[in-house]
Amino acid sequence: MGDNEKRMRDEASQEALGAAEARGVVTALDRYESQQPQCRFGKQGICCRLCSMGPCRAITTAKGEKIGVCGATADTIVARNLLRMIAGGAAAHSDHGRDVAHTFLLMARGEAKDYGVKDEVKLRQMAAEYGVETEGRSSQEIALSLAETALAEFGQQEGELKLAARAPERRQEVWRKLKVMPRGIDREIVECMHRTHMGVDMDYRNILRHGVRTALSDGWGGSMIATDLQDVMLGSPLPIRAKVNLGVLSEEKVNIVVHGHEPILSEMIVEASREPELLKLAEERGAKGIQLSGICCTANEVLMRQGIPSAGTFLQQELAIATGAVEAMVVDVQCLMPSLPEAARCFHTELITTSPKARMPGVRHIEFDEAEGFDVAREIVRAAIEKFPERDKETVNIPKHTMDLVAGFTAEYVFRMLGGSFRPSYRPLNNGIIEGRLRGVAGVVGCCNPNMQPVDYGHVEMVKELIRNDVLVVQTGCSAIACAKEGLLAPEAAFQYAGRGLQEICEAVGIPPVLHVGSCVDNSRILAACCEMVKEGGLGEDISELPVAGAAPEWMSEKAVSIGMYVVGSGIFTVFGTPLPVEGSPAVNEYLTKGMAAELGATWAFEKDPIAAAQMMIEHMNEKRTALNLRPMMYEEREAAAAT
Ligand code: SF4
Ligand code: MSK
Repeated sequence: MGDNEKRMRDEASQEALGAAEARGVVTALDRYESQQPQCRFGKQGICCRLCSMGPCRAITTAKGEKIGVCGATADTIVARNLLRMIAGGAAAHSDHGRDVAHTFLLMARGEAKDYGVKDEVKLRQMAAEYGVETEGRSSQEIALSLAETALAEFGQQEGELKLAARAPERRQEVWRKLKVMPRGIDREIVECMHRTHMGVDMDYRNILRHGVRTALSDGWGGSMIATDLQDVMLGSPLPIRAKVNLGVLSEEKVNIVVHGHEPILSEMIVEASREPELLKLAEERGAKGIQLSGICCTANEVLMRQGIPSAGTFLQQELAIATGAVEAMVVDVQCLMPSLPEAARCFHTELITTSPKARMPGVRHIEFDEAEGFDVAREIVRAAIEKFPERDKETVNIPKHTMDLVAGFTAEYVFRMLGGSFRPSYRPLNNGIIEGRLRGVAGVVGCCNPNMQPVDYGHVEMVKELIRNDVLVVQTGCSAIACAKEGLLAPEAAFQYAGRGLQEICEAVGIPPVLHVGSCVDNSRILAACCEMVKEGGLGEDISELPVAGAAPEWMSEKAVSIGMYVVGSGIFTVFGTPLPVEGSPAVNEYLTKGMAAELGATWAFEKDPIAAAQMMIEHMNEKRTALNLRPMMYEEREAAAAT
């Protein structure tokens, strides 16, 4: 295995990397190495190719400035590039939200017969927030009005996004004062593209403030709509036990791996994989059943609602294929490696694209159609089954590693669990913080990146350091999967890794010290939880007063940048592992890491060492605790007293 131990942290991936090498599968880690050294100008964000007078590089040196042909400075170029990243990330999340809202509309019209309203309570709550009349109306009628109102927010030109009203009044005032309250979702994204066209916005602060506005339209708009309508239509998650890592693939069953981000089709694939007729067909083809698993956030979606195991993170997608045991990898949108067809060609694996927005040359395409959701899913499952006889059993190499976890935590149902079923409220969570059992809450989210090796190290070490210091951790995306592989999302982790105060709370309520709250769009659940904490009282009037922090130790995608910006914009201090590509502009860097505090009550920070980053978050929580006049941490105080 040799060097693979230095490349990826978990043993399953180390073994699979070995198997991939043996079968000639080139992975992202190999290609990352072949890209070294990577472009310094790109890394610093100072390369501009917005018009054909360029490409230009703007460099700030001690001797002066090298500026673009048009006269653009490094500050302008760096800020424009960052804004375009935010636009890309916000567009991805929000287009996901739009598609969910569209399916919701078809469902309400009776044109998507396989979907229905599964969470009536949440439907009515959302209807109230959107000002939709519920009195005397059927859930179908309410759903129709809600779908139309939510869809209208994408093209809304003025006013404020409805769900932004969930934020504490103080936060809304901050946004209005700074003129960053999002007006409409598409509008903010389009404006990013306009402002960054050659010769438009040149003031880096003005550019980045629009970045905040656009990102807020993602977090409090597109992503929040996606999460909430998915919950209504597919059911709100509840705590559920499951397994994670490549070992969830089966040697004896047909393996279908769903990958990407959207759960609308994959929920149907779950149902189809349980259909007796298809199970019989699998048996006829020599398999002992159908094993469904997932990669990335489609995995998180079906894990949260159905307990379907996760085969792994973003950087395990090629490794899953390299086991030689995958009959079909079914992809929808986002975080799909363009290398997948090449990897699949080494085996019998059928790669199947399903979205008209995300096709791959030479790859089988079975297009998803909301009106025929279940039938499309059946066709996909059947295609996978038919591949089983082609599996070369001699060369199958599934690493035998899995880990147990509990997933399915949401802002509405599960933090309230802390209050028990008789008095469900956030009071016990707030009290835990006020009394000094819990230091605070951290959201640790985001991707895996070959530029942070061994991969997963950043997530795991950061989270261990946080829970050791009595910080309750909530997670989404690949970060959640990375920590689940380490066993941190199992209730037993509290006894092994958590500080005493956190341990007591976990024990009393029966929760792990690290809570899986879902996929990338479900970071909106973390915002919702922060709002509930403020509403519950005793921890200040605004999110920026809470002892909370955010982090993405191994981020890679534009979506992560949008998430980071809306988390900071919501008042939460946020640490990224590798820096944003802004180091070419000391002014932009300074604004993000210091200047934003005066405007938004929060800043960015960049720290590659996950333990140092966790300490920054802990320090931040301590400062917030002091500002709120909270008690010292209970056990630290007792230990200090005992020592004197
Ligand atoms: Fe160069 Fe200015 Fe054109 Fe950018 S917009 S490529 S800096 S000339
Ligand atoms: S899947 S965006 S690699 S978290 Fe949401 Fe993972 Fe990052 Fe994709």
